[in-house]
Amino acid sequence: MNRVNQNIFKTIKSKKSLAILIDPDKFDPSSVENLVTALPHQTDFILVGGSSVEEGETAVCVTALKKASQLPIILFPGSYQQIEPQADALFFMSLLSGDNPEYLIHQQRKSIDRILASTLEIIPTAYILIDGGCYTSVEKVSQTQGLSQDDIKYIVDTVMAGEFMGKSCVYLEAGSGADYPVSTEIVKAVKAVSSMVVIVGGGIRTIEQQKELYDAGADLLVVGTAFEQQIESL
Ligand code: 1GP
Repeated sequence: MNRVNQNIFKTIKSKKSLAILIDPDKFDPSSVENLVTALPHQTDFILVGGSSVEEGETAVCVTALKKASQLPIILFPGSYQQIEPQADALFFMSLLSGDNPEYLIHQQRKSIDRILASTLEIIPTAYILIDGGCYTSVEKVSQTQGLSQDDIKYIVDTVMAGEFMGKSCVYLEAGSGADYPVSTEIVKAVKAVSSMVVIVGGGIRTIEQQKELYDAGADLLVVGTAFEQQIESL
């Protein structure tokens, strides 16, 4: 069975989309109905994942979300233990901005048994960490640094290395809770040469930022912290 880039990838590719990121580590199943009700009306996907998630937390989170919402769930795992068969798809990521073999290939190899035991759609994704003005959990966990936003050529060359390795998406990541998102200049520069689907996340807090990033060429935007803060304030 070919499970790479099926329906969910085709939907992402077909229009500008918004995903809300839910971290299983911070998820409370008893308030899932409130969470789903609070999702922005234009939400297309729910992403589930985090940097420090304990075994079993992803299953609890996906089970509750599946009961409460019809939206497709895409896994955005920080480790192979977060691969949960009840989800719909998986961003199968390699952290190409750093040189830690654990996140370039080892976690990916460890994930294969779980993936083969599921029917998850696989979306091959180049994951590029870019400096968002503060030290983020992904830097801590991966022990790699974000690329400087000033070195656009280095970023674009890294993105294109991912494309020529066969990835179909690039995730330009400023890190959860970043002070500022990946710049529109970077998104434009990537879009000018890459034919991959461009995902942008980290530090996106306002509708204006979303509009600017879409206008620059982003296909899918990911919002986590701003949604968590909105839920907390309710
Ligand atoms: C993190 O890109 C996502 O991996 C979302 O970031 O939490 O800053 O929205 P925020």
